[in-house]
Amino acid sequence: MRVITFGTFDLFHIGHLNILRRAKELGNHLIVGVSTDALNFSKKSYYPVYNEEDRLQIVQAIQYVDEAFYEESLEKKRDYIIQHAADILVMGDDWQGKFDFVSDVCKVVYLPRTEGISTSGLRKDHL
Ligand code: C2G
Repeated sequence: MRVITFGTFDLFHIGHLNILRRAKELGNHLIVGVSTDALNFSKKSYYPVYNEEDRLQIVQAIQYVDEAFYEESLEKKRDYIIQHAADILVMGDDWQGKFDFVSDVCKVVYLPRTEGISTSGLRKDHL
């Protein structure tokens, strides 16, 4: 089974590692779409702390990850899923229901987030 997931993975932390491990456990090939700096800016009106090249390299180096690519638009999810022949889309449950519109091309699974840690919390702590 080919599993795909998406995220910014800024200030890479244990919540990110947990979701990648659990996503990989659902199949045998894990593909990760790493949101570009521009996509983040368009969603949140600020840039990630780590730039997209660094975030992509960090995600690629994780042992559970088989391939990683840049996610340039949230609306292209269906195209990315088809291009990568993914069987399962995994997202954290902060996105519960948001990607059900691709359930005609793959299975959609939302996993519970790791409690107590987030990139936005880390950003605030270090201001
Ligand atoms: N996550 C988690 N537990 C945390 C923090 C994050 O399980 N404590 C999960 C999120 O649910 C998400 C993944 O880790 O599935 C990446 O999180 P972010 O980098 O915050 O991703 P986000 O900015 O939500 O980007 O196309 C979707 C977007 O690219 C998702």
